[in-house]
Amino acid sequence: VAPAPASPSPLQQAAPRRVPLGIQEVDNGAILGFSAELSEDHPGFHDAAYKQRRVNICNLARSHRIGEPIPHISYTAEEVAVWGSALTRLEHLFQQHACKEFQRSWPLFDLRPDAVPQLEDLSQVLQGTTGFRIRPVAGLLHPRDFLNGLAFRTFHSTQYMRHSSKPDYTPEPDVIHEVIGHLPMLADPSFASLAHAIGVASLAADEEQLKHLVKLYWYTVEFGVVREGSDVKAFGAGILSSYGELQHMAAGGAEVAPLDVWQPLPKISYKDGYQKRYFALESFEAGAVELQAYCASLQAGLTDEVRAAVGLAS
Ligand code: TIH
Ligand code: FE2
Repeated sequence: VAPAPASPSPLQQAAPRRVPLGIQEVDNGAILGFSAELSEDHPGFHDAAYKQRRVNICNLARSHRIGEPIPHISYTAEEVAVWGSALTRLEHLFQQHACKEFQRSWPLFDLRPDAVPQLEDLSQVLQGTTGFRIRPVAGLLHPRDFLNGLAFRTFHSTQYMRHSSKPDYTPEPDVIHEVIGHLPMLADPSFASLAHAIGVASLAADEEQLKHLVKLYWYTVEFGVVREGSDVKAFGAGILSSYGELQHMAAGGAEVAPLDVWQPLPKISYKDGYQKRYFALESFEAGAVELQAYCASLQAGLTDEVRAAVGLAS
């Protein structure tokens, strides 16, 4: 899933913020959007069966409790067809346009076009590689909650399928985006430690710092690209899960600018379609060092209790 833009209300600012010390204390109930209530411009808005399906799957996520297995979903033939066609067509582009870390992790999940994989099984694989686990969520979380989850090596993930009429691009997170886009990167140890660092930084961030951290997350984890020799390769999940966006990137359809983690970044939007500008890491290793340095600058404010809770040395 991807975090929504931060929009602090005066109330939130007035109340003292309680820093969670475990994943149980991270709220996954407050959904900001992209849940079961579809807006008028959603491709499934006039599809009653699709809407009911979203309600059912979102309700399962709402009733999930940490420690229980993630609910099994029996995907319909239509959903399997959307999954299978996305997987098959994306896979053709990965060899040329996905970064090497993504390609290295890809076989671990053994994704097949004839069945939508179950989050519970994928979570087990992930736990065996980087210790990350999946927690089902009904839709878009508040960005603080979403990023806080990463501090406890927990990735909040939707389970519903995008509408079959728009398989190549959707502005919302869905199971294709989570599984194909995010999980292979989260199975990479250096990417996983970066995601963890962003999560820990979010525990320390005030509202202003959080806004910048959300943008850093967006322009790396969601839409980041990385230089490999003279090529530009995708590592952001929003590129890797969308046939349309990946082609757009591969065709040079957007500007590519170097990422400077200390400089202001453009506003993020779910509404403007394909990205107009991608931010590139010079190399994955060099980019990770800079992002870790930014995160460390925020982490300095954490108490020993919080540091211990997220596995940092005090
Ligand atoms: N646009 C992506 C896709 O079609 O797979 C989904 C999202 C990426 C980032 C936020 S939602
Ligand atoms: Fe995402």
